[in-house]
Amino acid sequence: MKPLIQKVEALDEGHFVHVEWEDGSESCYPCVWLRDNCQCPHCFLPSAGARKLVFEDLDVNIVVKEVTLADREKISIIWPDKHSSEYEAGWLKKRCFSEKARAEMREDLFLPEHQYWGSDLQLPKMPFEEVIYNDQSAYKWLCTLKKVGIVLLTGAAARQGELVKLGHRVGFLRLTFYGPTWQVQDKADANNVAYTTGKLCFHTDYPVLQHPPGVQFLHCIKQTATGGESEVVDGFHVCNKLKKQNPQAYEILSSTAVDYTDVGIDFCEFAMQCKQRIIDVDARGQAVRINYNNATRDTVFDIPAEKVRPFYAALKEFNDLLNSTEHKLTYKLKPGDVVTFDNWRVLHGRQSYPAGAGLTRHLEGAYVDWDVAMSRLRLLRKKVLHRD
Ligand code: OGA
Ligand code: NM2
Ligand code: ZN
Ligand code: ZN
Repeated sequence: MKPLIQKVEALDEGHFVHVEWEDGSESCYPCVWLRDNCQCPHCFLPSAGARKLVFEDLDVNIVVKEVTLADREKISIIWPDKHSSEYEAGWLKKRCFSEKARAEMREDLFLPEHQYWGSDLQLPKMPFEEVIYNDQSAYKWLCTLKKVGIVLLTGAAARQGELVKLGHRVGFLRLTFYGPTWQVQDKADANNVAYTTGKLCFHTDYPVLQHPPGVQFLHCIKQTATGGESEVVDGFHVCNKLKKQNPQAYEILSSTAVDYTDVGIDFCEFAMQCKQRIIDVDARGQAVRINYNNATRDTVFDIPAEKVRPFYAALKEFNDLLNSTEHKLTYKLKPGDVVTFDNWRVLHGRQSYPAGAGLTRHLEGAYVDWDVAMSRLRLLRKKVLHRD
């Protein structure tokens, strides 16, 4: 179903090109954008899909000299310096500047839609093997991971190495100071509270990194008979609740820079420091990333003394909402389970478990960046849906 053009004309003294489509809809393209995006071999490198034209050579006040409908499938423009450009109808239609067309493109490229959830969530589940070997399943996995924020993969082998396979499936794992993958188990002289038998209150991993890992995998290899239950909560959903319930607390958590620290040795020696707002928001005040780990929140707190108690009060309110029975979901991982979740959105925790003589509980963990996961999602969508 190719779009066809009915009529084309220059408007506003040549500053815009106006297109009427055969279905009656209209689009309006600014000329500076058209010139900037000339697809000729002088201006564009098809093998890289990238612009060759340098910004120095772009006149931001450019107007068209002549615009014509070559056939109903493309338009031609001649510029004042005699340079000429052609634009295909389908290419133009996709790049229409209307609010509706831009929203569709945004949806296509970024899948920004969230499905919020509370304690009533039916954990999305898929067989691990299917995700590894079937493109349709892998696509569905990543779509659900983006939309819901959590997917449980079942039936992996109960031994180390499964996450490396899952990493290859996506592209590559994110290396951190804790190694390419890391072993969550009770360790002597633990360099992280996760490596003890203690309770972990709701947190996102690694807010001490400027760009915290977007996606986390936790693979259960061995589970303790008592304790060690997992907890998850939809951080974005809780942020919306907090904003309604106590806008001032939300404002404090989305504006205060909190110091995080992590110093030690693992993959190599490290001395990490970072400032993060616990709730990162976009221009409209919508939460886009939670950066909260109570364990690595620094004793150093670089804010004026009088702002300290209001901050703690705000954090207490957020923490209480995270823990409300309405919001949190409790489950227990079984050997072979791999929980995959959005580490920017879903906060996770675990119950304490008894320290044993031997090894009583063992998870392997790994991270993937959202850039890498979304790249794989787009490639799989193209393959599965046979789209361009
Ligand atoms: C972690 C973590 C959860 C668990 O290692 O950061 O959250 O169940 N572990 O042990
Ligand atoms: N581990 C599990 O922020 C953190 O320290 C999260 C990271 C040790 C890799 C824990
Ligand atoms: Zn050109
Ligand atoms: Zn964690």
